[in-house]
Amino acid sequence: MSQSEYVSKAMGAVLNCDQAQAVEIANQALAEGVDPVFLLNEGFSVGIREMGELFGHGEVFLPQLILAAETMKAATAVLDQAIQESGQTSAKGTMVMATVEGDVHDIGKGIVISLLNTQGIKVIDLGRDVPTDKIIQAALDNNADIIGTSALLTTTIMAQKKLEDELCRRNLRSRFKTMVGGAPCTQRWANKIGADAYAEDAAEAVTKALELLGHK
Ligand code: B1M
Repeated sequence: MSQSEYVSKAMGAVLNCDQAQAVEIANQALAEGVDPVFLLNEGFSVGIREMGELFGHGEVFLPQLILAAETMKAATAVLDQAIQESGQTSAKGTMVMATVEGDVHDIGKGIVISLLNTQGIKVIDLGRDVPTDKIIQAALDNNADIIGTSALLTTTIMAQKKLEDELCRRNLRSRFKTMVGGAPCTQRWANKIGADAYAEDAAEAVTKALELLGHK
């Protein structure tokens, strides 16, 4: 099968909420040497975003969105293993990463973490729906260099501002670098709230994290 056929089958598996097919496509693609990051970005991720569009227009409903997300997660688990096996491990820095409070979207965060790990950045994943206090405490406990937050809802991105404000209030702002991401975030938003970096996708998150750590 060609690379573009894998891409369209990956999209189709997510849109059809077909978990078994998604896992099979991921495994087959890996066996044929398809780049797992490429397949995630161009295939599975496009499929889940397309599902989001359909959901936004009322053409599919929440149960289908949940099934599509589970399909995406099953494929991501297979591809993540391959991504980790291909990566290096020497530690360049530590990052604490969380999906902000009130937000359960963690697929994109998972992809970002997967790529950061391959570049020698140790990531402490705090999970999703994580309160600001817990994020700050984890950053202190783990002596983190960077705090990364993911937010997918136009309401929950406010928690990224809360983090900045709280770091300032506790005189900790200069102790950590901060990075924000997630669909509603922009460079403008990062500038507005005073975050050190914004990344649009996982590849850019790696570039920005390495820059923040002083490894260009
Ligand atoms: Co929800 N959801 N969802 N959802 N969901 C969106 C975000 C939405 C845009 C869909 C829509 O209506 N079109 C909409 C938000 C609208 C808005 O805020 N204005 C929405 C809604 C409304 C909701 C609910 C409120 C629905 C409901 O209950 N009625 C509810 C909210 C729950 C909550 O969080 N409190 C909800 C629930 C869910 C599911 C549970 C079903 C599921 C999430 C499952 C999971 O993640 N475990 C889900 C999904 C799957 C989506 C969409 C379809 C896909 C998100 C995704 O995984 N994208 C989404 C539509 C969309 O995004 N277009 C949608 C693929 C992923 C690879 O991309 O997450 O953007 P992304 O991550 C990218 C970049 O953003 C970046 O790199 C990643 C990899 O390239 N990035 C970072 C992300 N984090 C980063 C951090 C960084 C750097 C880069 O540094 C720290």
